Amino acid sequence: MNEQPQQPRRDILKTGLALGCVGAASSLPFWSRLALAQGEQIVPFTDVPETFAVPPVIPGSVHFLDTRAIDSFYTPNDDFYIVQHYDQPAVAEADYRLHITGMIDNPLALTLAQLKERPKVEINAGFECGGNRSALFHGLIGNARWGGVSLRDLLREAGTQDGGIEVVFYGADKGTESIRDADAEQNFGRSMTVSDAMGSDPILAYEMNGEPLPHYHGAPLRLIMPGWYGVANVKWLNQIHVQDRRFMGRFQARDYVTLARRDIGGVERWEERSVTKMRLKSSIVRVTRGTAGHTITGFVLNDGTPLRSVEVRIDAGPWQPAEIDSESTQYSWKLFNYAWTDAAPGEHTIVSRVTDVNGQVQATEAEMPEKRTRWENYGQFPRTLRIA
Ligand SMILES: Nc1nc2c(c(=O)[nH]1)N[C@H]1C(S)=C(S)[C@@H](COP(=O)(O)O)O[C@H]1N2
Ligand SMILES: [Mo]
Repeated sequence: MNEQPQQPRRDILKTGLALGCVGAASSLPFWSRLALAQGEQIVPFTDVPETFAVPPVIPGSVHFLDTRAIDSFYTPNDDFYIVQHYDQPAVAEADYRLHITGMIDNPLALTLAQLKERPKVEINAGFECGGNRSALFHGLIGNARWGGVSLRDLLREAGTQDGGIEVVFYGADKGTESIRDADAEQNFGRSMTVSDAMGSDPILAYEMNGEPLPHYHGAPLRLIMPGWYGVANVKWLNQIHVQDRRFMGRFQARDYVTLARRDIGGVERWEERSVTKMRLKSSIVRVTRGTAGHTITGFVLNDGTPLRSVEVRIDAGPWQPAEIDSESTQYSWKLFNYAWTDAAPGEHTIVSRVTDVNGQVQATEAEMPEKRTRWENYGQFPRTLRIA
């Protein structure tokens, strides 16, 4: 699963559809099977309430994807989920500066044009909100190709000093936060260790799917931490600060904190852990009925660890291997298909699970270590449907 230049998808799509008229579905490239073939229909899930609908993008609010309708490797920019906790600041490009400050040798204040003069890197990264959940059918999710500059290169240019342990990323959006009875206006902020920030993959993105980064997704610049939950990807980024202490801002240390039971040196304790790298997860998103039978489609997200398998189980049957989209790259989402050729009429429960090369298996909710709070929902997600 290497990072490869993408072929123009529109051209391939035409070829794929043309082939669809003559060839068997399974001989077609994976992505061409995502778009519904002629006569192919989505079989409704019975776990989705009839009233469930995905609202259009509305300024200031949250948007999520209708996962039943995922039909492309890259999520279109105008349908990519949107989450923010304060406002959606309009940052004028003309006055924009990215400030790099703190324990560095060369403080920087870069315009967007200066950032764009540096070598451009592109990476596929899919991610979900750490608060993504089954009630939304995991719609706080998307996959895009991001273009920008290497974070590591910029930090090297700035020259991080010995003793700096944490890199903090601030956005232009702000709100009031309280500790007990004291209020203070603060900008959205997130942090990570210097070694995480100096990894080869993180980028400061000014492009999304080949277009300028859209306003709602953090224009003019955002952080992309491949393999991490969405909250790490600070939008409207205007300051990066290196410091010698831990950053304790709300979205790092108080919110987006998972409360889970863990063995701490032989003692079972409840532990607070900040939402950082994505946990191994898969979910079925749709079932279609075509001429060759039914097809189950889903996605996988994780921290970039290579996968061993994705499997699907129908009712109490055996786990059956699914096919993973060969277009997937290390940090993209991985869509999968399973040809359900012998679907019997009636009610069914279907579920997927993913296993990585280290043998880590996606567990059921019931098997998961006790976990409170809404964050990091990565248990198996059974779906129900009725075959006519
Ligand atoms: N500046 C800023 N960046 C932010 C946020 C925010 O509230 N402010 N929300 C974070 C969260 S919680 C998520 S899930 C992702 C969502 O990114 P998207 O809206 O582009 O999908 O942005 C992250 N970056
Ligand atoms: Mo989020």
